Amino acid sequence: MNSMIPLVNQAFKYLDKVAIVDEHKAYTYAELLEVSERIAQFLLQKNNGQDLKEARVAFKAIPNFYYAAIQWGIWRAGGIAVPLGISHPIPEIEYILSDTQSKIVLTTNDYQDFLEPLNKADLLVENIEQLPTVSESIDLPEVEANRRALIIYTSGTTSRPKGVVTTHEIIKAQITTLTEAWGWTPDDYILHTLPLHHVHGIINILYSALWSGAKCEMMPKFDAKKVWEKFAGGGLSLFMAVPTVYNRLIAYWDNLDSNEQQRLSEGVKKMRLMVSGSAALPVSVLLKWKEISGHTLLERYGMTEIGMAVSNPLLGERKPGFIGRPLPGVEIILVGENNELITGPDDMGEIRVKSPSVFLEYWGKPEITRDSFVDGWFCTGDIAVRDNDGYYRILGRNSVDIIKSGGYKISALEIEEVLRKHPNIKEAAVVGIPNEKWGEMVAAAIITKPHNHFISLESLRSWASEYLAKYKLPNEVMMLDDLPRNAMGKVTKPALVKLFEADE
Ligand code: MCA
Ligand code: AMP
Repeated sequence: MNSMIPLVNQAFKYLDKVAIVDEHKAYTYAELLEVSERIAQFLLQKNNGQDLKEARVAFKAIPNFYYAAIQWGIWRAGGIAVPLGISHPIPEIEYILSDTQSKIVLTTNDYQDFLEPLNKADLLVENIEQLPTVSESIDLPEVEANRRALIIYTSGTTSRPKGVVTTHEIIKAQITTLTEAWGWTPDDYILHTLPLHHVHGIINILYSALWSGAKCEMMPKFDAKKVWEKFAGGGLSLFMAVPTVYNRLIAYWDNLDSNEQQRLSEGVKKMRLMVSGSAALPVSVLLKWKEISGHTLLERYGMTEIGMAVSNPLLGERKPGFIGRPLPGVEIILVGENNELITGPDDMGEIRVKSPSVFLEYWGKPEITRDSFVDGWFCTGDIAVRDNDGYYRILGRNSVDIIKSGGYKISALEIEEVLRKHPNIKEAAVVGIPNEKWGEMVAAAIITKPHNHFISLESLRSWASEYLAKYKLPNEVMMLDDLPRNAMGKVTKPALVKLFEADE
């Protein structure tokens, strides 16, 4: 039986082909359809045989076959899939569950114990590796393409993350613009090493592969040695990652003897495309990677709310330091501080986007959704210039409260809110400080109570790890008598960044 869900429907074209390879085995598209149908049947049964009709179903799974099967199972039962980060502690998960009003969390053996404390009367934790056999089969509902499909949580200028909602149709637009621009075919074979609670890992890698009838090998966690061995082993055609990952791969390669370096470089040269995104790719990394691998990394630009919008070309000039030109179907304008349209080369403005790939809404936040659009254009908050050839270059962001570290978007406000709960912290201000390896690193300035109370970085990280994922923990802490402030008493974050830089 075919499906009206575009991505699921594609799979019927490739039934016997391998879809996913994980640490256990290789699974075909037919197996993905079969297991996801079983999960859908289970969800329908729990819902008295009824279509889930956009009920939110959260799930936590290691990046492997089950991750994909769960996500498709939720869709095929008519629900909205809410992926949870595997590194997120319980309070971050509880926030997402409550924000989405999820009544059920699907998981696997790996996280059953971890999630058990959440298993209560109003929230069921179900392990899909131990599903009961469904006695009677229920017809899968007809899920129209304009139904809500996915909620991805993104940090931003509000203290708590916002849920970005996309429909099946929007997801299809996000996928197809990429698969066409980057020439995906059923012969492609990609290695997946990124987290699966963000667009980069979900849309650009997993879904693009599944849409194309290609093969996606999922590695549960990035490991430079294992990735290099996969490159050297041959067969892979594609790789996509954040700049920090390329940095790590370079550092690993640099430490090898020349025979080993040559062996690994020979393998990687055979691939057809390597992509970088989610954060600015330093030109030094691009040049070094070219030297090692023969590949000029294709840098592209996107955002959770818009999918991918701008990309260097598959064929043609990839300009170092530039994110490229708008992808097909994507309209971009630059708007200056006084809301004027920027037309001249080298004048800077905020990137605003219109495209079928733009999200539907922030979950449960109609006002914030409305305020993030001006005349139908989504305002990204990223500041850029456009050169005479129409290539864009990112210069920065219009918010000091957004930090990009290791490709993750982190809200300074979210961390500050957590730090203020510490019994010995009176005030806290968090900034991102430039860092070669991570892009930016989280740094916290605190005023302690009682005055002169000492809090070490180690103890602060250990305390905060109960509330925040590892990648959000401060990497530097500075104790101050007062925070730098302007005449209005507001903390001046650029001055704080300078203080941290002077301290290094
Ligand atoms: C981890 N560590 C850090 C950070 N993260 N230190 C500083 N800053 C960080 N951000 C430290 C840990 O505390 C630990 O230290 C050590 O590094 C290893 O931690 P681990 O958790 O194992 O990290 P990792 O696995 O090595 O992570 C590095 C990584 C990861 C693979 C680059 O950050 C990653 O997967 N980033 C990708 C994020 C992503 O997909 N973003 C896309 C969103 P110790 O050993 O001392 O404890 S953006 C998006 O989707 C848009 C649409 C787009 O454009 O793509
Ligand atoms: P997120 O919302 O987590 O998906 O992160 C999106 C943000 O990542 C964008 O708004 C940009 O600030 C940043 N970003 C993505 N790709 C690039 C890139 N190639 N260069 C610079 N910044 C980027």
